[in-house]
Amino acid sequence: MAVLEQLTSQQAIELENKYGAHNYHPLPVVLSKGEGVHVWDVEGKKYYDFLSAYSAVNQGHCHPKIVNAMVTQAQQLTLTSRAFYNDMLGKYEKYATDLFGFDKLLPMNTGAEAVETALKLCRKWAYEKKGLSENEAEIVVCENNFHGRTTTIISFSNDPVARKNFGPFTNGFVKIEYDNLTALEEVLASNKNIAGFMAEPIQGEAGVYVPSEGYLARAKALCEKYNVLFIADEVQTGIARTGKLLAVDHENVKPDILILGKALSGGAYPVSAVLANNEIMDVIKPGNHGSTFGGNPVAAAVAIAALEVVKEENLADKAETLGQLFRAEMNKFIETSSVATLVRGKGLLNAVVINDTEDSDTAWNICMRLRDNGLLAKPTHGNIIRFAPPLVMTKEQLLECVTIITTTLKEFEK
Ligand code: IF1
Repeated sequence: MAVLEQLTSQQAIELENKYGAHNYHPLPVVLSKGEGVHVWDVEGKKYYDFLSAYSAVNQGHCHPKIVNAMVTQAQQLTLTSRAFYNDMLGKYEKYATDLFGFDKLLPMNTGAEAVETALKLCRKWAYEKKGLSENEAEIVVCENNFHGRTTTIISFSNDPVARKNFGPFTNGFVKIEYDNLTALEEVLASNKNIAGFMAEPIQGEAGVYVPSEGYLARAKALCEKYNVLFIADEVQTGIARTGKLLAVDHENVKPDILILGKALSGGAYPVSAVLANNEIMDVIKPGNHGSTFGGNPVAAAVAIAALEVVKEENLADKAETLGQLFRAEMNKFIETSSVATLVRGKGLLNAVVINDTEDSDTAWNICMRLRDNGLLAKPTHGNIIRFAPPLVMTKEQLLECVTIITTTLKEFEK
């Protein structure tokens, strides 16, 4: 078979099965094209994308402005490493720090790398500014967190599937219950070695778990009281997904360290970043940290374009309005449904809870039928289906999608 021959879906799946590591269990659909809120499989069937590559494609698939920025820059200069300056990185750093309101940005590529960067930055700050003794710093994290896949990050995960047989792990993390301010204050008051508190403003992998109103603001206030850095992992919730530019904006919270990824590039290219003010970021000196690809000129050009699209197309407002409509319509359906019990979320990051046990395959079967009916979504934790379309959707399209979802769910009514 010639490498560039057009494959059928079955052939493509067989190739991945045979030659690719089995670190995923994808829904059986093979995509070959995307535009806006739609993707197409290799047989030409069109779908609404309700995953958006886990919220990386907020600006829609193959956004022309982002693709154009990428192609134009790729024809000019792709990579210099940070051994030399390039003429795009500074422009991007200025644009992004102005937009998010921080003094400085540290560019990386993937979300996990940015989380690692934030942890290193927090520890170094704790030793050099807060005055903790070397190797004593601890960082508070939340139960059921998801921050990525590196060895250090899975050290503080409590998902057995993500951790089993990958030890030994990294020390220096304390886990508390999410959405529990008493637990946070207890650990901050009793442990003098706490350097930071890292949390997702909404827990994605946990099933789109939205904390109580005021949780983030009060957690930030507690961090200030105990001179501890508040680290917001907005890799998934950031860049307009939840109805504001950042999810912390719902509570007017300014994190000490902000972690971004995914939609920072609109899904065109791996781009992540850590933002902080000078008194924190200045502890990083030449040689302390870096990456061959971090801050490359293609990433910089793509990120500027991706952020401009968010502003020009009012994607935060769209996410807010469409999200309210989605939850209202789903709630109407749920009133009389025996198969769906709950819809929750913020903006266009939502989940529907299916009335079955976590180990049942009902949610998976529903996602298979949604696929047949022209809409792609993925279950999380067995019985929860995440619904996160690109934010460039129209109201008419969203209502059409609600019809697809409710019609499909009706097939599963008991
Ligand atoms: C996978 C979940 C989403 C993230 C937060 C850092 C990262 C992620 C808050 C790391 C990544 C992904 C990765 C993806 C599944 C996925 C996910 F279900 F696991 F939780 F989006 F909801 N912080 N999230 O959500 O970013 O290194 O992947 O660029 O396949 O593991 P990354």
